Amino acid sequence: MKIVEAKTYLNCPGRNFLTLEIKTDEGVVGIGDGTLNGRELAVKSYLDEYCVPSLIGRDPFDTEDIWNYFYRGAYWRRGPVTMTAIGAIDVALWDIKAKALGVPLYKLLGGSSREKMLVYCHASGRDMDAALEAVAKKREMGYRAIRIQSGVPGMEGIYGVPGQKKGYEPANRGATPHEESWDTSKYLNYVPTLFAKARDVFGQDLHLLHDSHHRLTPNEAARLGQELEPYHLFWLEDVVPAELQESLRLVRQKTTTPLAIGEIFNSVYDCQAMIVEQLIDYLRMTVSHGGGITPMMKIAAFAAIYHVKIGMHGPSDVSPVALGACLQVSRAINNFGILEFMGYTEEMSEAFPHDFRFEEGYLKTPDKPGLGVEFNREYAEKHPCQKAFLPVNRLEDGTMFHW
Ligand code: GCO
Ligand code: MG
Repeated sequence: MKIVEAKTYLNCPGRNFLTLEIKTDEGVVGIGDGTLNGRELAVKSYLDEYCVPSLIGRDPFDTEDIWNYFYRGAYWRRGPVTMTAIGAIDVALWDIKAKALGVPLYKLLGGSSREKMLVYCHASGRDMDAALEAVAKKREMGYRAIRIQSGVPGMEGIYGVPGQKKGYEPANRGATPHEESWDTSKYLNYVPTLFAKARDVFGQDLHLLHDSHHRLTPNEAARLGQELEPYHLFWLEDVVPAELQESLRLVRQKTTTPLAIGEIFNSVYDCQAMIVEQLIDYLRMTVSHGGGITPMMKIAAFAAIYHVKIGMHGPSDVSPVALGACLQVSRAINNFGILEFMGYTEEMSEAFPHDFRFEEGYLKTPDKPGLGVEFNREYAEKHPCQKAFLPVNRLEDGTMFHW
Protein backbone atom coordinates (compact mmCIF):
# COMPACT_ATOMS: atom_id res chain seq x y z
CA MET A 1 0.00 0.00 0.00
CA LYS A 2 1.28 3.49 -0.85
CA ILE A 3 0.33 7.01 0.12
CA VAL A 4 -0.80 8.90 -2.98
CA GLU A 5 -2.19 12.12 -1.54
CA ALA A 6 -2.20 14.11 1.70
CA LYS A 7 -4.21 17.33 2.13
CA THR A 8 -5.05 19.70 4.96
CA TYR A 9 -8.44 21.32 5.51
CA LEU A 10 -8.91 24.27 7.86
CA ASN A 11 -12.59 24.82 8.55
CA CYS A 12 -14.83 26.41 11.15
CA PRO A 13 -17.93 24.28 11.81
CA GLY A 14 -18.58 26.24 15.03
CA ARG A 15 -14.85 26.59 15.76
CA ASN A 16 -11.65 26.11 13.79
CA PHE A 17 -10.45 22.57 13.15
CA LEU A 18 -7.48 21.53 11.03
CA THR A 19 -7.90 18.10 9.46
CA LEU A 20 -5.32 16.09 7.55
CA GLU A 21 -6.64 13.53 5.08
CA ILE A 22 -4.24 10.91 3.70
CA LYS A 23 -5.22 8.78 0.70
CA THR A 24 -3.67 5.51 -0.47
CA ASP A 25 -3.45 3.73 -3.80
CA GLU A 26 -5.82 1.06 -2.44
CA GLY A 27 -8.51 3.62 -1.72
CA VAL A 28 -8.17 3.52 2.07
CA VAL A 29 -8.34 7.03 3.52
CA GLY A 30 -7.15 8.08 7.00
CA ILE A 31 -7.70 11.29 8.96
CA GLY A 32 -5.76 13.11 11.66
CA ASP A 33 -6.44 16.28 13.69
CA GLY A 34 -3.90 19.12 13.55
CA THR A 35 -5.91 21.65 15.56
CA LEU A 36 -3.82 23.82 17.90
CA ASN A 37 -6.13 26.45 19.33
CA GLY A 38 -5.23 29.89 17.96
CA ARG A 39 -2.23 28.58 15.98
CA GLU A 40 -3.98 26.46 13.34
CA LEU A 41 -2.37 28.21 10.36
CA ALA A 42 1.12 27.51 11.71
CA VAL A 43 0.40 23.76 11.87
CA LYS A 44 -1.26 23.84 8.45
CA SER A 45 1.74 25.43 6.83
CA TYR A 46 4.14 23.08 8.69
CA LEU A 47 2.21 20.17 7.22
CA ASP A 48 1.70 21.60 3.72
CA GLU A 49 5.19 22.95 3.22
CA TYR A 50 7.41 20.57 5.17
CA CYS A 51 5.69 17.22 5.60
CA VAL A 52 3.15 16.39 2.91
CA PRO A 53 5.67 16.14 0.03
CA SER A 54 7.74 13.58 1.99
CA LEU A 55 4.71 11.40 2.65
CA ILE A 56 3.90 10.61 -0.95
CA GLY A 57 4.97 7.11 -2.02
CA ARG A 58 5.49 5.78 1.51
CA ASP A 59 3.86 2.66 2.95
CA PRO A 60 1.33 3.88 5.56
CA PHE A 61 2.03 0.77 7.67
CA ASP A 62 5.54 2.08 8.46
CA THR A 63 4.32 4.31 11.29
CA GLU A 64 7.47 3.90 13.40
CA ASP A 65 9.81 4.90 10.60
CA ILE A 66 7.59 7.69 9.32
CA TRP A 67 7.23 9.12 12.83
CA ASN A 68 11.00 9.09 13.30
CA TYR A 69 11.50 10.61 9.87
CA PHE A 70 9.46 13.66 10.87
CA TYR A 71 10.68 13.82 14.49
CA ARG A 72 14.31 12.70 14.41
CA GLY A 73 14.82 13.59 10.78
CA ALA A 74 13.94 17.24 11.29
CA TYR A 75 16.83 18.93 13.02
CA TRP A 76 14.32 21.25 14.77
CA ARG A 77 12.56 18.97 17.21
CA ARG A 78 9.63 19.23 19.59
CA GLY A 79 7.38 22.22 20.23
CA PRO A 80 3.57 22.36 19.92
CA VAL A 81 3.42 23.22 16.20
CA THR A 82 5.85 20.51 15.10
CA MET A 83 4.41 17.84 17.38
CA THR A 84 0.79 18.59 16.48
CA ALA A 85 1.69 18.34 12.79
CA ILE A 86 3.46 15.00 13.33
CA GLY A 87 0.52 13.91 15.50
CA ALA A 88 -1.95 14.55 12.67
CA ILE A 89 0.14 12.42 10.29
CA ASP A 90 0.60 9.60 12.78
CA VAL A 91 -3.10 9.37 13.69
CA ALA A 92 -4.14 9.37 10.02
CA LEU A 93 -1.70 6.51 9.33
CA TRP A 94 -2.97 4.41 12.25
CA ASP A 95 -6.51 5.07 11.00
CA ILE A 96 -5.46 3.73 7.58
CA LYS A 97 -3.78 0.66 9.07
CA ALA A 98 -6.80 -0.29 11.16
CA LYS A 99 -9.24 0.37 8.30
CA ALA A 100 -7.12 -1.69 5.92
CA LEU A 101 -7.19 -4.58 8.40
CA GLY A 102 -10.88 -4.05 9.13
CA VAL A 103 -10.51 -3.63 12.89
CA PRO A 104 -11.12 -0.85 15.44
CA LEU A 105 -7.80 0.87 16.09
CA TYR A 106 -7.33 -0.26 19.72
CA LYS A 107 -7.01 -3.84 18.44
CA LEU A 108 -3.62 -2.86 16.97
CA LEU A 109 -2.47 -1.22 20.23
CA GLY A 110 -2.60 -4.25 22.48
CA GLY A 111 -6.34 -4.80 22.28
CA SER A 112 -8.99 -4.05 24.83
CA SER A 113 -7.98 -3.36 28.43
CA ARG A 114 -11.52 -2.25 29.38
CA GLU A 115 -15.02 -2.07 27.96
CA LYS A 116 -15.66 1.60 28.66
CA MET A 117 -13.70 4.69 29.62
CA LEU A 118 -14.57 6.90 32.60
CA VAL A 119 -14.96 10.50 31.40
CA TYR A 120 -15.22 13.84 33.14
CA CYS A 121 -17.20 16.80 31.90
CA HIS A 122 -17.11 20.51 32.67
CA ALA A 123 -19.54 22.36 34.94
CA SER A 124 -19.11 26.06 35.42
CA GLY A 125 -21.02 29.14 36.53
CA ARG A 126 -20.55 32.83 37.12
CA ASP A 127 -20.87 32.28 40.89
CA MET A 128 -21.07 29.42 43.35
CA ASP A 129 -24.81 28.81 42.97
CA ALA A 130 -24.64 28.81 39.18
CA ALA A 131 -21.63 26.47 39.23
CA LEU A 132 -23.35 24.03 41.58
CA GLU A 133 -26.51 24.16 39.48
CA ALA A 134 -24.38 23.22 36.47
CA VAL A 135 -22.91 20.30 38.44
CA ALA A 136 -26.41 19.07 39.32
CA LYS A 137 -27.38 19.14 35.62
CA LYS A 138 -24.31 17.21 34.56
CA ARG A 139 -24.89 14.67 37.31
CA GLU A 140 -28.46 14.19 36.05
CA MET A 141 -27.02 13.55 32.58
CA GLY A 142 -25.15 10.61 34.09
CA TYR A 143 -21.65 11.99 34.60
CA ARG A 144 -19.75 10.49 37.53
CA ALA A 145 -16.80 12.86 37.35
CA ILE A 146 -17.24 16.61 37.00
CA ARG A 147 -14.75 19.44 36.76
CA ILE A 148 -16.00 22.56 38.58
CA GLN A 149 -14.92 26.08 37.61
CA SER A 150 -16.63 29.14 39.03
CA GLY A 151 -16.44 32.91 38.80
CA VAL A 152 -14.51 34.33 41.78
CA PRO A 153 -16.03 37.19 43.82
CA GLY A 154 -14.30 40.46 42.92
CA MET A 155 -12.84 39.17 39.65
CA GLU A 156 -14.21 40.06 36.19
CA GLY A 157 -14.27 36.83 34.17
CA ILE A 158 -12.15 33.82 34.67
CA TYR A 159 -10.76 30.87 32.74
CA GLY A 160 -13.26 28.05 32.36
CA VAL A 161 -16.44 30.10 32.78
CA PRO A 162 -17.93 30.91 29.37
CA GLY A 163 -19.59 34.28 30.25
CA GLN A 164 -21.93 35.49 27.52
CA LYS A 165 -20.85 32.87 24.99
CA LYS A 166 -22.92 29.79 24.28
CA GLY A 167 -20.92 26.84 25.53
CA TYR A 168 -17.23 26.63 26.29
CA GLU A 169 -14.75 28.15 23.84
CA PRO A 170 -11.73 29.92 25.28
CA ALA A 171 -10.63 31.40 21.91
CA ASN A 172 -12.06 34.73 20.77
CA ARG A 173 -12.54 35.62 17.13
CA GLY A 174 -10.72 38.71 15.90
CA ALA A 175 -7.35 39.98 14.80
CA THR A 176 -5.68 40.11 18.23
CA PRO A 177 -6.09 38.29 21.58
CA HIS A 178 -8.63 39.43 24.11
CA GLU A 179 -7.22 40.40 27.57
CA GLU A 180 -8.35 39.00 30.90
CA SER A 181 -7.27 39.92 34.40
CA TRP A 182 -6.34 37.88 37.45
CA ASP A 183 -5.85 38.05 41.20
CA THR A 184 -4.32 34.98 42.85
CA SER A 185 -5.32 35.80 46.44
CA LYS A 186 -9.03 36.22 45.55
CA TYR A 187 -8.87 32.89 43.73
CA LEU A 188 -7.09 31.05 46.55
CA ASN A 189 -9.45 32.37 49.20
CA TYR A 190 -12.51 31.29 47.22
CA VAL A 191 -11.84 27.86 45.70
CA PRO A 192 -11.81 25.83 48.96
CA THR A 193 -15.22 27.35 49.88
CA LEU A 194 -16.58 26.21 46.50
CA PHE A 195 -15.50 22.62 47.05
CA ALA A 196 -16.67 22.61 50.68
CA LYS A 197 -20.13 23.54 49.41
CA ALA A 198 -19.97 21.07 46.54
CA ARG A 199 -19.21 18.17 48.91
CA ASP A 200 -21.96 19.36 51.20
CA VAL A 201 -24.51 19.34 48.38
CA PHE A 202 -23.38 16.29 46.39
CA GLY A 203 -21.85 14.02 49.03
CA GLN A 204 -18.75 11.87 48.62
CA ASP A 205 -19.76 9.70 45.65
CA LEU A 206 -19.26 12.15 42.81
CA HIS A 207 -15.70 12.60 41.51
CA LEU A 208 -14.81 16.30 41.57
CA LEU A 209 -11.98 17.90 39.61
CA HIS A 210 -10.61 21.43 39.28
CA ASP A 211 -8.24 23.22 36.88
CA SER A 212 -5.95 26.01 38.15
CA HIS A 213 -4.75 26.58 34.58
CA HIS A 214 -1.03 27.03 35.34
CA ARG A 215 -1.49 30.15 37.49
CA LEU A 216 0.06 29.37 40.87
CA THR A 217 3.55 29.34 42.28
CA PRO A 218 4.61 26.03 43.87
CA ASN A 219 3.97 27.41 47.35
CA GLU A 220 0.52 28.75 46.42
CA ALA A 221 -0.26 25.41 44.78
CA ALA A 222 0.77 23.59 47.95
CA ARG A 223 -1.60 25.78 49.98
CA LEU A 224 -4.49 25.09 47.60
CA GLY A 225 -3.77 21.37 47.56
CA GLN A 226 -3.73 21.26 51.36
CA GLU A 227 -6.91 23.27 51.75
CA LEU A 228 -8.72 21.03 49.27
CA GLU A 229 -7.66 17.79 50.97
CA PRO A 230 -10.87 17.41 53.03
CA TYR A 231 -12.94 17.44 49.80
CA HIS A 232 -11.09 14.54 48.14
CA LEU A 233 -10.67 15.78 44.61
CA PHE A 234 -10.16 13.25 41.84
CA TRP A 235 -7.47 15.67 40.72
CA LEU A 236 -6.23 19.21 40.86
CA GLU A 237 -5.04 20.18 37.40
CA ASP A 238 -2.21 22.36 36.12
CA VAL A 239 -1.41 24.03 39.41
CA VAL A 240 1.92 25.42 38.20
CA PRO A 241 3.14 26.29 34.68
CA ALA A 242 5.63 23.36 34.90
CA GLU A 243 8.13 24.55 32.33
CA LEU A 244 10.31 23.80 35.32
CA GLN A 245 9.42 20.21 36.14
CA GLU A 246 11.07 20.43 39.57
CA SER A 247 8.49 23.01 40.62
CA LEU A 248 6.13 20.13 41.38
CA ARG A 249 8.48 18.72 44.02
CA LEU A 250 7.46 21.28 46.60
CA VAL A 251 3.75 20.84 45.81
CA ARG A 252 3.99 17.07 46.01
CA GLN A 253 5.75 17.07 49.37
CA LYS A 254 3.08 19.28 50.90
CA THR A 255 -0.20 17.77 49.76
CA THR A 256 -1.97 14.46 49.14
CA THR A 257 -4.46 16.05 46.71
CA PRO A 258 -3.88 14.15 43.43
CA LEU A 259 -2.09 16.21 40.80
CA ALA A 260 -2.64 16.17 37.03
CA ILE A 261 -0.71 18.06 34.39
CA GLY A 262 0.33 17.91 30.76
CA GLU A 263 -2.15 19.47 28.32
CA ILE A 264 0.53 21.76 26.89
CA PHE A 265 3.29 19.14 26.92
CA ASN A 266 4.24 17.72 23.57
CA SER A 267 6.95 15.18 24.24
CA VAL A 268 8.15 12.87 26.98
CA TYR A 269 10.97 15.31 27.62
CA ASP A 270 8.43 17.74 29.08
CA CYS A 271 7.54 15.31 31.83
CA GLN A 272 10.13 12.58 32.31
CA ALA A 273 11.36 13.98 35.63
CA MET A 274 7.87 14.34 37.04
CA ILE A 275 7.10 10.75 36.02
CA VAL A 276 10.31 9.21 37.34
CA GLU A 277 10.06 11.15 40.62
CA GLN A 278 6.33 10.39 40.87
CA LEU A 279 5.47 14.07 41.26
CA ILE A 280 2.11 13.63 39.54
CA ASP A 281 -0.74 11.14 39.60
CA TYR A 282 -2.08 11.74 36.09
CA LEU A 283 -0.38 12.77 32.87
CA ARG A 284 -2.78 14.82 30.73
CA MET A 285 -0.91 14.88 27.41
CA THR A 286 -3.22 14.38 24.49
CA VAL A 287 -2.57 12.24 21.42
CA SER A 288 -2.79 14.97 18.78
CA HIS A 289 -0.56 17.52 20.57
CA GLY A 290 1.84 14.87 21.78
CA GLY A 291 2.95 13.70 18.33
CA GLY A 292 0.35 10.99 17.77
CA ILE A 293 -0.40 7.44 18.81
CA THR A 294 3.15 6.14 18.22
CA PRO A 295 4.77 8.26 20.98
CA MET A 296 1.70 8.26 23.27
CA MET A 297 1.79 4.48 23.57
CA LYS A 298 5.44 4.66 24.61
CA ILE A 299 4.84 7.51 27.06
CA ALA A 300 1.90 5.63 28.60
CA ALA A 301 4.07 2.54 29.05
CA PHE A 302 6.85 4.64 30.59
CA ALA A 303 4.38 6.32 32.97
CA ALA A 304 2.91 2.93 33.96
CA ILE A 305 6.28 1.83 35.32
CA TYR A 306 6.10 4.72 37.80
CA HIS A 307 2.43 4.26 38.73
CA VAL A 308 1.39 7.39 36.85
CA LYS A 309 -1.96 7.13 35.07
CA ILE A 310 -3.04 8.71 31.81
CA GLY A 311 -5.92 11.21 31.84
CA MET A 312 -5.86 12.80 28.41
CA HIS A 313 -6.78 16.35 27.58
CA GLY A 314 -9.95 16.17 25.47
CA PRO A 315 -11.48 19.64 25.24
CA SER A 316 -13.90 20.61 22.47
CA ASP A 317 -11.04 22.53 20.87
CA VAL A 318 -9.55 19.31 19.59
CA SER A 319 -11.78 17.73 16.96
CA PRO A 320 -13.67 14.45 17.32
CA VAL A 321 -10.82 12.94 15.28
CA ALA A 322 -8.35 13.68 18.09
CA LEU A 323 -10.81 12.61 20.75
CA GLY A 324 -11.37 9.38 18.84
CA ALA A 325 -7.62 8.74 18.92
CA CYS A 326 -7.56 9.42 22.70
CA LEU A 327 -10.43 6.98 23.17
CA GLN A 328 -8.67 4.23 21.21
CA VAL A 329 -5.44 4.64 23.17
CA SER A 330 -7.37 4.87 26.46
CA ARG A 331 -9.11 1.60 25.69
CA ALA A 332 -5.83 -0.19 24.99
CA ILE A 333 -3.52 0.91 27.81
CA ASN A 334 -3.52 -0.57 31.29
CA ASN A 335 -2.80 2.67 33.18
CA PHE A 336 -5.83 4.60 31.97
CA GLY A 337 -7.24 7.02 34.55
CA ILE A 338 -9.96 9.17 33.02
CA LEU A 339 -10.65 11.10 29.79
CA GLU A 340 -11.91 14.66 29.45
CA PHE A 341 -15.10 14.80 27.38
CA MET A 342 -17.11 17.92 26.71
CA GLY A 343 -19.20 16.69 23.82
CA TYR A 344 -19.57 18.38 20.43
CA THR A 345 -22.21 20.65 18.91
CA GLU A 346 -24.45 19.45 16.07
CA GLU A 347 -22.36 21.41 13.55
CA MET A 348 -19.14 19.80 14.77
CA SER A 349 -20.70 16.35 14.70
CA GLU A 350 -21.97 16.93 11.19
CA ALA A 351 -18.44 17.85 10.07
CA PHE A 352 -16.97 14.84 11.93
CA PRO A 353 -19.61 12.09 12.16
CA HIS A 354 -18.74 9.83 15.08
CA ASP A 355 -20.39 7.42 17.41
CA PHE A 356 -18.85 7.83 20.85
CA ARG A 357 -21.47 6.14 23.01
CA PHE A 358 -21.92 7.86 26.36
CA GLU A 359 -23.43 5.58 28.99
CA GLU A 360 -23.72 6.48 32.66
CA GLY A 361 -20.51 8.42 32.91
CA TYR A 362 -18.47 6.26 30.56
CA LEU A 363 -17.63 6.51 26.88
CA LYS A 364 -17.32 3.55 24.53
CA THR A 365 -15.17 3.28 21.42
CA PRO A 366 -17.06 3.16 18.11
CA ASP A 367 -17.45 -0.35 16.62
CA LYS A 368 -16.19 0.68 13.19
CA PRO A 369 -12.76 -0.11 11.74
CA GLY A 370 -10.09 2.55 12.29
CA LEU A 371 -10.68 5.54 14.53
CA GLY A 372 -14.41 5.31 13.98
CA VAL A 373 -14.64 9.01 13.11
CA GLU A 374 -15.36 10.35 9.61
CA PHE A 375 -14.65 13.67 7.93
CA ASN A 376 -17.56 15.22 6.02
CA ARG A 377 -15.39 17.40 3.83
CA GLU A 378 -18.26 18.86 1.76
CA TYR A 379 -19.99 20.10 4.90
CA ALA A 380 -16.78 21.32 6.56
CA GLU A 381 -15.74 23.28 3.49
CA LYS A 382 -18.91 25.34 3.67
CA HIS A 383 -17.50 26.81 6.90
CA PRO A 384 -14.26 28.68 6.22
CA CYS A 385 -11.64 29.30 8.93
CA GLN A 386 -12.20 32.35 11.17
CA LYS A 387 -9.10 33.71 12.86
CA ALA A 388 -9.33 33.35 16.63
CA PHE A 389 -6.95 33.64 19.59
CA LEU A 390 -6.74 32.31 23.09
CA PRO A 391 -6.84 35.23 25.56
CA VAL A 392 -3.82 36.73 27.28
CA ASN A 393 -3.90 37.46 30.98
CA ARG A 394 -2.64 40.31 33.18
CA LEU A 395 -2.56 40.86 36.91
CA GLU A 396 -4.86 43.62 38.11
CA ASP A 397 -1.94 46.11 38.08
CA GLY A 398 -1.27 45.34 34.40
CA THR A 399 1.63 42.87 34.75
CA MET A 400 1.62 40.16 32.06
CA PHE A 401 0.69 36.83 33.62
CA HIS A 402 0.02 33.21 32.62
CA TRP A 403 -3.30 32.59 30.87
C1 GCO B 1 -8.79 21.83 29.71
C2 GCO B 1 -7.98 22.95 29.18
C3 GCO B 1 -8.64 23.74 28.12
C4 GCO B 1 -7.63 24.69 27.48
C5 GCO B 1 -7.93 24.82 26.05
C6 GCO B 1 -7.01 25.76 25.33
O1 GCO B 1 -8.48 21.43 30.80
O2 GCO B 1 -9.65 21.35 29.00
O3 GCO B 1 -7.42 23.72 30.18
O4 GCO B 1 -9.74 24.38 28.63
O5 GCO B 1 -7.66 25.93 28.09
O6 GCO B 1 -7.83 23.54 25.50
O7 GCO B 1 -7.29 25.73 23.98
MG1 MG C 1 -6.79 22.26 31.67
